[in-house]
Amino acid sequence: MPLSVRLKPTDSIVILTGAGISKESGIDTFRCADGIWARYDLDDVATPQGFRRNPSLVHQFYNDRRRGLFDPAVQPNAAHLALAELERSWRGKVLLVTQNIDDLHERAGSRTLLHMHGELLKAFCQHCRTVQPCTHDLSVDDHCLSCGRKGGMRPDIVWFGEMPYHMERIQTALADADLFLSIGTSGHVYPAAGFVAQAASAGAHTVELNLEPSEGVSYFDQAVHGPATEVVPAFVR
Ligand code: BJW
Repeated sequence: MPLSVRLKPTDSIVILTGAGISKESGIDTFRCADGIWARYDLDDVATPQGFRRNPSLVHQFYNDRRRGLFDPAVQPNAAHLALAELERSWRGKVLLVTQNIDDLHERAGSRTLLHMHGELLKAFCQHCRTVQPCTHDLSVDDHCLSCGRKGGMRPDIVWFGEMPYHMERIQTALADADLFLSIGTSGHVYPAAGFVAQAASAGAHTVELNLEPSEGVSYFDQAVHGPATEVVPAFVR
C-alpha cells in the first residue's frame, strides 16, 4: 500500500536499515548461512577486546570490507534509491538510521542519515579521539592525521559493548515518529532491536520489510517479506 494512503503528508518517518538492504548490492550480511559470522568469530573482530588481542587481524577484516566498497559491481540498489527518493519527496520529517557501515545510502542520495554503528570510510584516533576520513588500508603503523601519533588508529566502528552513535537524536526521532520502518535487519542486536518497541509506545505504526520474519517480527503492526529491491520500492512508492 503506498505510504501516502496511510499517513498525513507531514507525518514523521523513522527508517532503520540493516545488512539485508545491501545484500543485493553484493555486500554480505552477518547472520545468513553464508554471512560474515559464518567465517569470522565476532569476539575476534567486533569487540574492543579482540582489537587489543590482535589489531592486525581486525585491521585486515575491515580493510577487506573497505576495499569491497570500491568494487565497481557494488552499487546502491533499488531499495537504497527508493529511500532516497522518499526523503526528497516527503513533506514531513524522514530520518534514516542505518546499522550498516557501507556508504550505499549516501551514494543513493540519502542525506538525513545516521550511521549508528560507524562507517568503513572513517578512522578514529584513540589518542586524540578525532574522527578522520579513511579510504586506505589501516595498520598498526598508521600515524594520526591530526595529532601525528602512531599506533592509535582504529576503524570508526561501534563494536559489541560500545555505545552506538547518535543515540540521543535517534531516541528523540522515535518519540516523535508516526511511522517506523525496519528494513533488512535480523533484530538480534540491541539497542537497534528495541527501536520498534520504543516507536510503538510513542504511537507510531510499525512495519517490518525483510527477506524473512525477523527475531522481533511479533512486535510489528505489519510485515512484508521478500527481497529489499522488491518490497521496499513497492512499499514507499
Ligand atoms: C534481507 C535480504 C534481502 C538478507 N532483502 N532482507 C543481552 C541482551 C540485550 C543486549 C545485549 C545482551 N548482551 C549484550 C548486549 C548488547 C549487545 C547486543 O545486542 N548483543 C546481542 C548479540 C545480544 N549490543 C551492543 O553491545 C551494542 N552496544 C550497546 O548495547 O551499548 C550499550 C547501550 C545501552 C543502552 C542504550 C544504548 C546502548 C553495540 C552493537 C554493535 C554491533 N556491531 C556490529 C559489528 C560492527 C559493524 C560491522 O562490522 O559491520 O554491527 S554486529 C553486526 O550486527 C553489525 C550489524 O550492524 C549488526 C546488526 O546486524 P543486521 O544488520 O541485522 O544483519 P543480520 O545479518 O543479522 O541480518 C540481516 C537480515 O537481512 C536477515 O534478517 C535477513 O533475512 C535479511 N536479508 N537478504 C531483505 N535481499
